[in-house]
Parts: sequence; C-alpha cells; structure tokens
Amino acid sequence: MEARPAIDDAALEREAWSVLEANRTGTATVPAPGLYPHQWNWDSTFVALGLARRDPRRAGEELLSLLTGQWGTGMVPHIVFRPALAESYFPGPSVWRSAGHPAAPSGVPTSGLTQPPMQALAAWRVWRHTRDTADREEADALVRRLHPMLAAQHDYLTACRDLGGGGLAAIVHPWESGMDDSPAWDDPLEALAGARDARPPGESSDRHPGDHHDRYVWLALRYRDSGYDGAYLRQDHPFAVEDPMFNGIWLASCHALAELAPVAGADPRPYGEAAERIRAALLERLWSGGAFQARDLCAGRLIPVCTVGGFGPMLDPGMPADRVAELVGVLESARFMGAAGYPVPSCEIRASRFDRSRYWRGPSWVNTNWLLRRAAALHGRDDLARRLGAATLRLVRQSGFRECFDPFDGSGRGGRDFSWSAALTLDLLA
Ligand code: 9YW
Repeated sequence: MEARPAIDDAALEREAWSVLEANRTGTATVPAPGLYPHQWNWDSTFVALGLARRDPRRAGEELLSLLTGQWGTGMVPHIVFRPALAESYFPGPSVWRSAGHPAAPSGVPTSGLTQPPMQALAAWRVWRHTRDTADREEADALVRRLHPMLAAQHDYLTACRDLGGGGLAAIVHPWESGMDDSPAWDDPLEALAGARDARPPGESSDRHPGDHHDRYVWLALRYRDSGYDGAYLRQDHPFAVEDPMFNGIWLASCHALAELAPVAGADPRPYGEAAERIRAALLERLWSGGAFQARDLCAGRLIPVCTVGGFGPMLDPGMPADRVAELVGVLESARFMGAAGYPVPSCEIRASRFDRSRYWRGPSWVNTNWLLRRAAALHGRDDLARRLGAATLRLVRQSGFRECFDPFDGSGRGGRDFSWSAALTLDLLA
C-alpha cells in the first residue's frame, strides 16, 4: 500500500487549491484532466458545494457554467463537453449528437442524460454563506439568475421522469445515478435483451464488470435514437430505476428551492409541497426491511442490495426520526462503517457483489462521505458527523485526492488529483 508522509492541515489545504487550479478550465472545473476532461454535472456541483464558503464567486461561476448546457426541456446534462477536446472521451459528442437536437443548447455539446439534481442545494449553500456578508447583493443576484433554471430542472423531473407514476424521478441509465457500476444496477443491466457490443476498438473494459460498459453505450444509443423522447422513456426504454440517492438529493434540492424562491421573487410553496410528496413516495415505494433500496420499474420490484445510495433520503430534514434511527443503525453496523477502517463503503460489505477495489462496488468516496456527514448533522447526529468528517480527512491525508479509496486500508483507487475530493476537503478543513 502506498502511504504518504504525514501532512498538516496547511499543506493539505495548499495541495487542494493547487488541484483545483490545475483542473480549472475557464469557468468550469473538470473532474480529473486526463481521465475526465470535460465538465461533469455532479462533479462540478460538489466543487461548488466545497467552495461555497471558501470562494463563493467561483462556486457560482461553476454552477452557471454547468447550466449553459441545460436543455430547453429543463434537463441538466451529465456532461458538458469542451469542444476542443470533444472526442478525447468516449462516448463523446459524436455519439450523443446533442447538436442536432431541437431542445439542446446551441453551440454547447452535451450528453443526453442527467445526474443527481444537486444544483439547488449548492446554490442555497453559496447564498447561505454569503447572505450575512458584504457580498450579499451578489449572492442574491446569483440566485435571481439561477432560480428559473433550477425551477425548470425541477419541472423536468416532475413532468418527464416520474416513470413509475408514484411521485419519484426515475433514472434511465446507470450514468444518471453518478454511481455507474454500483451492484444495484447489475440485475437491470443483465436483464437487457438484445444489448450488443458497442465498445470502440481499443477501449478497455477494466472499469466495468462483464460487458456492462457495452450495455451502457447500447442503452444510451437507444435513447438517443428515440430523439431523447419522453414518450419513448415511458413506453419502450428498457432501464428505469427509482434510486434513493437521486431522489433524496432531489428532495433536499426542493427544500433549497423553497428557501431560494423568495429571493428570486417566486412562490416557495410548490417546492415545499414537492418535498412532502417525494418524502411520502420514498417511504411508500423504496423503504424495505429497515433501509431504502432502489426500485427496478421494468422488473416491478425492489433491488435487494444495500448501497451507500440507500442513505440519500437522510438528506431530508423532515425524514421521520424513527426511520433515521434505523438508517443510522445500518450505517454504523458491520454492513457499512462498523467493519470499514475508512468509511463509507459504497456497497454493503456482506453483499456477494461487494468488491473493495472497484469504484462504486465497495470503495469509499469523499463525495458520499460529505453528503452523509451533512445528513447526520441535519438530524442532530453530531458525533456521527464528526466521525465522517475526520475519517474523510484521514483518507486524503494518507492517500491524496484520489477518486476513491479502499475501505479497509484507505489506499487510493481510480484517478488522482480528483476535483471533488479536493474541494470537499477544503470545506471539511474550514
Ligand atoms: C463516467 C466523473 C464521473 C462521475 C461519476 C463516476 C464516473 C464515469 O466519473 O462516472 O464515465 O461518467 O461514477 O460519479 O460523475 O467524475
């Protein structure tokens, strides 16, 4: 295992800023230049969340820059491409073909999928941290600019993604979860009939189990070939899953929109009502055996594997205390934190598909740790929040700003100099 010499807070902070400087391209921050050279949706939003207290202006620019990719439908794409590097990442703009689509922004190539809707949460945080300072007017002005775009994103999810008809948003591709290779998507992916090899020559398959990457591409092409059509998603698309993390984040963003609405001169009530509806739907549709699980709408059943995504609904301050207590029990048990030296494993350790080294199949991540720390604090679980923050700092001190980490020994996995690991560390150090 590669361990670094001890590093103090000041040095860690300097390193984090230099990663964010190196990964900056104009007004956007890319996740990790070699590996992911474009602007990714929730990556940028974690950068904004991490910088909200440290550099609110840059955080605001990051969000505005991401939203230049927003479609006329309100959908915020999961990748906004940098035209100069367009085909350096597969699948690039020539696969997504947003340029020919009437709802896509002109001159900004994007993917046709979305990612967890965290932007309102980030906008709220930027605003919250600047409202008592001299920059308050600037923060209010940012909210006035962002609010219509965030409202449109919210309306898109309500109108086009409630594929199960029960009040939750469905993801239509594993990439939309932000946790692409999670064991939670194995069964729905394996059930895809007719998926064929779509990998370009030379593309390695190490990143994904079996032929899942081929299936990702096949699924994306099917949706593209429908013209990114809403009716197609309802009637024919073979992957539709209600994910507790995606919906927990959506719920948290509804609360954020309710608080931001008056700043933008809008009515907060629809967002408060939406939050109530999503909470009720989460409890009715995804709660099972003391935890939240994802629902496979095509198979008509819950997916029986517990992942870090199952704690997403704790981001709702209104989640009933008895449910929070059960969730914290699972989180602290040997299924997750109790048996991990470096929490929080992305999949429960006892699952047959748990893999300590492979991305969302086991490793611990700075972004989900940060979200769970926030959720714990929201529910007055201060000791849990403190432990999550301290463990996350231990990971980056020991192994650097890696993409993810082995949950047992804390060694780094995936890309280096990863933006959200650096930005959220700055927030943890503040
Ligand atoms: C992909 C960029 C993205 C993240 C996801 C992570 C991975 C692979 O990288 O996805 O090709 O989109 O799973 O959360 O946004 O860092």
